[in-house]
Amino acid sequence: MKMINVYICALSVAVLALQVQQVATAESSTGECRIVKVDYERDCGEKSLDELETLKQGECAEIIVNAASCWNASGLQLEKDATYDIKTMAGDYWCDADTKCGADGWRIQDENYQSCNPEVEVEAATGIKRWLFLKSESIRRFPDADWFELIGVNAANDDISEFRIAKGIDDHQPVKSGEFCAYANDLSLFYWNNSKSLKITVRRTK
Ligand SMILES: [Ca+2]
Repeated sequence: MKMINVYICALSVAVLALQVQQVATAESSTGECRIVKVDYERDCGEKSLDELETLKQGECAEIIVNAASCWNASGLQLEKDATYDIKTMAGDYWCDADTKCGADGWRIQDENYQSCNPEVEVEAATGIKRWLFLKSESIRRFPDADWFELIGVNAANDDISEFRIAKGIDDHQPVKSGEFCAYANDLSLFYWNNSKSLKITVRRTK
């Protein structure tokens, strides 16, 4: 299933190229963390561990996670036996088509939808549309997480583990060493209508 996701997501690359340029000029540094140069087109885990940056205890990295990128390959290694806090920024949002949400995503049961487009009002889906969304939940890349919830990835080649980040997590301890990547939880075929990005920080605490 993961490899199928990789191939399908690759179809979104052309759409993504323009958005990446926009990200590069729209974001600024948090100041205290070193900025990681994310590869928005490469698959997660392709680099060997010795090609990846690491964090010493107390150091942190700032990563821009683009909603339209399938992997947001950070080039940063999460090391086995280390511990990390992963944080998002209050008020940050990204867009699933016109639906606006934060790192904790959105749910079909939500009542107060917000729109990314001031000219388009987003309302809760009803009827067949609601049924389709509910039926599609089981084939999201991370079925148990909400739509557009921030998901973390730890990958070394095809050995991939994924975990929920949402608004942030403390004391994350990787079972194995691998590249850290992240994505907005979505259907593999529907990254083309995603936009905006979230700024996150990864800090090694132990
Ligand atoms: Ca989408």
